[in-house]
Amino acid sequence: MIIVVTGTPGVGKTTVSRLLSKKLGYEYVGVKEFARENGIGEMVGEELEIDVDELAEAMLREFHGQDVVIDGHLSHFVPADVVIVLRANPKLVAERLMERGYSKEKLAENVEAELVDVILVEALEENGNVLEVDTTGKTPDEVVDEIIELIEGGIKRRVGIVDWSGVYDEVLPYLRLEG
Ligand code: DAT
Repeated sequence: MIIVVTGTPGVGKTTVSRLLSKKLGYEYVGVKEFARENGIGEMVGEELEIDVDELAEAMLREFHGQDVVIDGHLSHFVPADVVIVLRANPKLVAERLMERGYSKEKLAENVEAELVDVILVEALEENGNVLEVDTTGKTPDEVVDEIIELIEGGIKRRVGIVDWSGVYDEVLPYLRLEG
């Protein structure tokens, strides 16, 4: 089974994906590393820009019929059996990305994306089997157990479980408000 774990940078994809792959006995694959190793994408400034169609094709060729957990904020473009969209309070996302030294612009872009469900909407456009999981206030272990329970329970779709409108005021300082 191909499980992809997507979400805004900072929500906990890598932590959860590694643990999930370990608990299930699946292979762990990071999108960025895979792209780099397979010559997919090109450097634009300091960032690797990945063509999602090329990524999807290459990943499917490599992993079709295998048991893998694919980690990355573009992973929902890969045809998968299950798409996990991790969510986290945008304030947590802001704190984590600040710690990572993100620029003000990148921080604002990602906090805003989490606030208004950008990845969830993209994932739903690509795949019907979307399971949304809130990581806020949970340990990675708890998140992974929740994911396994959903998958083993045969749940195909669970979305609309978070609403960040209540924290808008708190994250306002991180957002770009000019033009
Ligand atoms: P991403 O891959 O989405 O950028 P990460 O896994 O690299 O995220 O970083 C997430 C950080 O948050 C990491 O320091 C672990 C921490 N964390 C705390 N609670 C968590 C949880 N329930 N799930 C995932 N990560 C959590």
